Amino acid sequence: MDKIRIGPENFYLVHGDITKAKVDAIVNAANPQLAGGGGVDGAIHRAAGPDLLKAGQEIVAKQGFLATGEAVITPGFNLYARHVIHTVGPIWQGGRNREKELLKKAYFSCLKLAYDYKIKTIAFPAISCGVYGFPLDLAAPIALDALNEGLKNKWIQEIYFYLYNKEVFRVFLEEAKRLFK
Ligand code: AR6
Repeated sequence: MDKIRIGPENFYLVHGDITKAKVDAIVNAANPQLAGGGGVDGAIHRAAGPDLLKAGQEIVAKQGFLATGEAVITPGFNLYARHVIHTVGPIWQGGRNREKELLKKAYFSCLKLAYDYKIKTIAFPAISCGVYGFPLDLAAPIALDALNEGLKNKWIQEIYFYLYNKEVFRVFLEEAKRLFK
């Protein structure tokens, strides 16, 4: 696992598995049904155990499917992290469907919940950058800007940005060097 502090104080890029993060909350790139799935969602559900699915189903039973860009919180169950914040990123459809705005909104919704729950340390995955197909070079500046703003505004104390895949890690690191130079 590589961990690099870059840009703002208390901001780290990590090449690793988010389910192992020793933080107060980890963010899940979920689907609107909160039904579990592949990618980071599948890994988080496997690591948290079956209670995570039940917690998601209870939320959906109460308030319906989660809209793109919104976020909800559950316990972390078997994870080290006490909470999981689930958000739904936009599916990339060529860029004419407010995808950029919705990706930013997804990061902000998570940061707002973290603030409301007095969460101090949080780990994010690269929302929408897997199955949902968001181009990495467009997602990286949106994600890094949003998280930088969260730190600047003191919504959160410490952010770990987990990039699992080597290529994704490389793109985000390059973009962070460019943005924060
Ligand atoms: N730790 C950190 N990042 C990970 C991990 C991990 N263990 N595993 C994968 N990634 P994706 P999306 C990275 O597809 O694009 C699910 O089925 C991965 O390399 O997980 O938002 C949901 O149920 C990629 O860079 O999420 C939804 O249906 C990033 O996480 C849908 O996929 C996000 O990829 C959401 O798609």
